Amino acid sequence: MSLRIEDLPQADLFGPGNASCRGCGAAIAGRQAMKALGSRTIVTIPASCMATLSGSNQKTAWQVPFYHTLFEIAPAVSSGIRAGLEAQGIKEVQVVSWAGDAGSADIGFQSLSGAAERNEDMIHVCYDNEMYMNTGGQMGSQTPLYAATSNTTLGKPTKKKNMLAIMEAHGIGYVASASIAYPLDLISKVRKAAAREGFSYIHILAPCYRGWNIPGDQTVEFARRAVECGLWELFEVEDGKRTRNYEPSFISVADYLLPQGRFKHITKEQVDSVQESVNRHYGRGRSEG
Ligand SMILES: Cc1ncc(C[n+]2csc(CCOP(=O)(O)OP(=O)(O)O)c2C)c(N)n1
Repeated sequence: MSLRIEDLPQADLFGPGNASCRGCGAAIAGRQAMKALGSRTIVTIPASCMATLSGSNQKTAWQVPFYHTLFEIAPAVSSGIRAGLEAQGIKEVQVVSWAGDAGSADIGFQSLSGAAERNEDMIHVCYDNEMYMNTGGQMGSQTPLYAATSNTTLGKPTKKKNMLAIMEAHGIGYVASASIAYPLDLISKVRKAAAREGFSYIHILAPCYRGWNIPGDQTVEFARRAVECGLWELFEVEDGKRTRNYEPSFISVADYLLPQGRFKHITKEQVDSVQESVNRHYGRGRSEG
């Protein structure tokens, strides 16, 4: 039976009192994921907004042990924690590295790839705001084509790197995409990852209102539009079997892109080319969407 909102625990193991901006997608993702992970969880977080907004020492927003790591090494630190737990015979603890898109796909990629290749018993969550937000909104490999950032002010000329495909190519047991606008899907996926042994990778679209230049109360709405227009597909790959978890309604990509300040310079031809790439991906005709 599929998960229902009333089945979720009331307690928030991440959240109250954190120092995030309003509508912060990363914080919403953290709150949702902790509904699945529960109290026997250890979280490692590299340099990022999430590390900063979590607080420190006695004042952390995590109600579980959390460890702030160097930027490049959260999955390596998680691997070490898992080894330490094993050495002490401690079982049934979830070990989670929780990193931004730069901490996962760019500067943190080597330790992520290494931990996946070793099939460490852990979950890596990438919360993706498509920019390096903690340092002022620079571009990275997860920034989409044409998006303006603080160092691609006229729009990024290259495409978003397909991290889900890269992680799938590691041959790990579980890879999934999620969006903060679909909490039950997100929580089910984290639960599934937690129930498995070995390495799982979950990539969550988690908009940032500052970087995306949208109203602060619209982050969930844009996380929804990204899915509904088909640019962010919700799927999972479990032991090599790929399942699409949601059929989008195919709103036009213009409805997703044009209201965002980071795309304010985008041309009609560019919007059309993005629409065509979505149509191709879903095998839809040229006139659709
Ligand atoms: C080796 C290293 N390089 C650069 C930095 C500076 N730095 C800290 S956080 C950050 C950006 C993090 O971006 P992301 O992982 O996407 O998370 P976000 O800030 O967007 O939440 C950078 C470049 C650092 N701390 N260490």
